[in-house]
Amino acid sequence: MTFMEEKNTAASIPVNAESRNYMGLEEEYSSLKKSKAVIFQAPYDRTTTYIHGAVNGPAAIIDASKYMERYDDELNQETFKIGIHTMEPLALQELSSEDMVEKVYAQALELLKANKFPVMLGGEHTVSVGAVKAAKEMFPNLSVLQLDAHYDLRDVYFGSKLNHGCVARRLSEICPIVQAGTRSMSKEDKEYLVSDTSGRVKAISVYDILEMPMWKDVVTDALSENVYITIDLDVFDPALVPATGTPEPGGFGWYETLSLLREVTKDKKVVGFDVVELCPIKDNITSDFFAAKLIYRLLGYIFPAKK
Ligand SMILES: [Mn+2]
Repeated sequence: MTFMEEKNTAASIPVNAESRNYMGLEEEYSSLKKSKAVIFQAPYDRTTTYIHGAVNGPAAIIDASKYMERYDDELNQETFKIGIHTMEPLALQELSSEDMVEKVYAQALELLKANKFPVMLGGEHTVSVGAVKAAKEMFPNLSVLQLDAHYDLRDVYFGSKLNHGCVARRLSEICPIVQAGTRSMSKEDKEYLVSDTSGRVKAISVYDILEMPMWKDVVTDALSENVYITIDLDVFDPALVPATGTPEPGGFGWYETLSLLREVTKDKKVVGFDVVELCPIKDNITSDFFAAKLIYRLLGYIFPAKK
């Protein structure tokens, strides 16, 4: 018996390690019909450039999530009672980037039309293009909050417009985007930001943040009424989340990120989110657990228990 199993045996709800559901939730809290939130898995990593393995990200998050406490001690609520359904992973890995985006789009649109709140687990960052396209169709006044170490504003990378290094450029063609936490830039990213007059990309880098005490307000105020949040886990300090394909020194901490997400969810209508680029490290579950808990906390902010 591992430490975590032992710990959870002592808790009120035993760990259901065999379950394929987020948190191992029982039918009562995870049937599609009763669930407000739906987790869908987008395992795909055809275009990653450095460390491969993001295709294993969704399953690692699901596995880690079963060991979380179900009571949220920041929010003093049992968020799982909103119902969290987990779908089978989409079969994406053999597809071209274009076909993958279409499949993700169709899945996200189906959920939004059914009035479900979509939570997508990646996978490399390009999966977000399909989900944002679907969100934009349902919520015209949409903007994207992108938490990321990278600007990802290249028009083409390694011959593809749907490379992970182009994801923000593609998202900005769908709706305005606000980037925060960026700290790794290509010359092409810089040239695009300087020359772009469309106002569709607002970038708030870590260097901006270091000099701007009110940066969370600046980020929030830059967003439109409806917001889709895409979280590339490499936005975090790699000391906290080492398991990403392209770790960058520096980055966000846990509490400041929660405080930003709290502010955004309070002021805006969040219509969906994703957590991408988890590239699991064997025998180190730190990042997997981090991602699982981040998702749970963010769902708690979006669905506060009625007081
Ligand atoms: Mn990134």
